[in-house]
Amino acid sequence: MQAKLNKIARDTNLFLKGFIKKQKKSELITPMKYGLFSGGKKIRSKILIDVGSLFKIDYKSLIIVGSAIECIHSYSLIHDDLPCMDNDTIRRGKPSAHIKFGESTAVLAGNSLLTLAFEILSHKNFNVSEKIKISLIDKISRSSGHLGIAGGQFLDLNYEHKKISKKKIIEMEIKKTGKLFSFACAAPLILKSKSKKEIKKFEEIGAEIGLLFQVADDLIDYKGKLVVAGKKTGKDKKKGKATLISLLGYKNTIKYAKYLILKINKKLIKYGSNSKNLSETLNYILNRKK
Ligand code: GRG
Repeated sequence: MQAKLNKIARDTNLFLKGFIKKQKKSELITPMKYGLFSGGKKIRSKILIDVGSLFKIDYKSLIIVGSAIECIHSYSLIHDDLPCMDNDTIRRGKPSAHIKFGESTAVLAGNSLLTLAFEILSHKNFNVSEKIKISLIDKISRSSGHLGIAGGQFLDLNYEHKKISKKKIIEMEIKKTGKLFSFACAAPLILKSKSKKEIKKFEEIGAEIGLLFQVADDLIDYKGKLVVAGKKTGKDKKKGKATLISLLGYKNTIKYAKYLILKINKKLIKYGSNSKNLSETLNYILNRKK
């Protein structure tokens, strides 16, 4: 698994470095690169490639779409660490972007990474039809905005120190984290011009994978160590975050995560042994330590 992730990270970083190199220089390039290349598992790209392999999508196109996803993901991490959000000083074992470059630069580098995602997907060298490009940009925009990552982050902050129901916590985690995974799962079907119904099915699988990922992230915060996780742990309790652990307890949350894996795997049965990679990634997500 780690070798596969390393290869995807290498290929994605190579594409992104080449893409940025072809642009005119600016002062924001250094903090943008810091956000993009200071580590990162590239797990969303791995999910995209696993789903892509179910539909025989060419690897190059997946790396391009994955690069756009990683731009938005890196942007969300930079902004998530800001003092006005989660106020975290360490990310991926290094100083957070605003600690290294200052707050205003971190905000602007984050914004520039968001728009870079759209530049990548609309670029003339991305060899897919205009219709598919628009469809990808439409879907990734909706995943990122007020009904997706940004909206989920709003709820996450708003729910602090409040008693929140299981249903509402799940809805918040699906928006904050699940929506980008939904896009990663839907993108291969968009590239293959599949029906709206089929795309929706994979968006739902993506939302469940994203929820699993967020639950695993909460478990790391609860039990993990800074040196391994690359970020401070034990923060959720201190900040009064509404998580499934705060509601159900540690053991029941692990049970819930295992139930999610079973539920997702059941939906993948019809793809037979082709879905082996995706199932492996699900187990990796739950068992990871960072
Ligand atoms: C991105 C549109 C947009 C808005 C920003 C700040 C914010 C609004 C949203 C925060 C979203 C967020 C950070 C959710 C948590 C998701 C999560 C568990 C991130 C950790 O992802 P990993 O472990 O990170 O994949 P690496 O370091 O491996 O890349």
